[in-house]
Amino acid sequence: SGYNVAIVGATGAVGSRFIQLLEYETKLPINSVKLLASKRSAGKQLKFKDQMLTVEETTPDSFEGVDLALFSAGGSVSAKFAPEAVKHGAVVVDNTSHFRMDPEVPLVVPEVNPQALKRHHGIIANPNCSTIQMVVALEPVRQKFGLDQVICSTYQAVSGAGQSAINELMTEAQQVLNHEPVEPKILPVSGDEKHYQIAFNTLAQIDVFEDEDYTHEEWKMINETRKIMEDNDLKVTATCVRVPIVVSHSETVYFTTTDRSATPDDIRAVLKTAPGVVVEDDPKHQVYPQPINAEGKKDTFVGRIRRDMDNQGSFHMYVVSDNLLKGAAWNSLEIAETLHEMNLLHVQD
Ligand code: A2P
Ligand code: 11C
Repeated sequence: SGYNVAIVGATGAVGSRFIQLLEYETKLPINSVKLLASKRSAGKQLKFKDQMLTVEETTPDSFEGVDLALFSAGGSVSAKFAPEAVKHGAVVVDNTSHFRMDPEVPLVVPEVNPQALKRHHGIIANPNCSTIQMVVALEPVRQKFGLDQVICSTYQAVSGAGQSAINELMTEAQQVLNHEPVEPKILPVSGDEKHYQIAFNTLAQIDVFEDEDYTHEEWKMINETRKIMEDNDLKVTATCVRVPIVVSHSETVYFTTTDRSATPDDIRAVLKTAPGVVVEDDPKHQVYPQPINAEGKKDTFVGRIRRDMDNQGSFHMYVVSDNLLKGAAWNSLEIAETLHEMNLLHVQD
């Protein structure tokens, strides 16, 4: 007994984390695991526990007998194959942005809005990585003191843009050290007109530019946060920046609570008992979160909690998490585990 699980995008940066987590780090009862990708990778062998599994090309028939399909192969692949998977009776947890703002599709961070899972029709969307870690840190504060406004600045790892962006950073870094010319081809956005060096640089563009000169990544943080928190009036904005780091996104988060009497110690106390949060905040001993320490961990690390010196009830904090785990594969698997616990891991009408 147990679930038959398919990973769509198994050869990618998030796909590799799905494989790791499904091997030994999930409470979900698993019967079988199927690795799916594009035609390019069909036939490739990947290790799962003590066996080698063969990667298969994704086709509509791939989902025959699958109970749970974990998608992380880009929006167009989800658009095409997620409905096919549901037709075959699978529940889809989708890591892409394709279905996120569909009112019929729950957008879920299990620590924040598990109740939204009750309304699923087969597809559940996993939010954007930078949104997830921000709401994990903000929701406990919101529950206790209310939330009026959020202003976030991000420092995002290249792995958010996939394995090819990781390779680009590594190649460029080596080229710079060798005093060779760099030839950026992917970042900031593979589909955009211009490409810039990321090694030893920062790029204030994640995804394409849209309305009001905000990038798509910035709009995602705004719209997804409102949907997850079920508060369309929440004042929330972001500036998203790519930094030359492989794994873990960092964020400075400025927020204003409704209850203006809260102190930094109150915020710290709330976060210390919050699910999925680890407080690393001891300035006297130079303790604060760091991306290299967060890599490989499932938690969201919070530090530098302090009051704003001008606005009573406003605070600053620093939030760091592994973008491929809590930001993607781990949050998706937690969604599946929560569905299982709620007896909802099956397609409903
Ligand atoms: P492939 O290795 O065959 O290209 P990343 O996010 O690291 O860039 O990874 C993207 C993932 O999505 C890879 O596993 C890639 O497989 C997969 N993928 C890309 N295009 C398709 C497609 N048309 N059908 C299925 N999987 C795809
Ligand atoms: C990045 N946050 O770091 C993006 C990647 O909507 O799932 C995640 C894209 C998404 O580039």
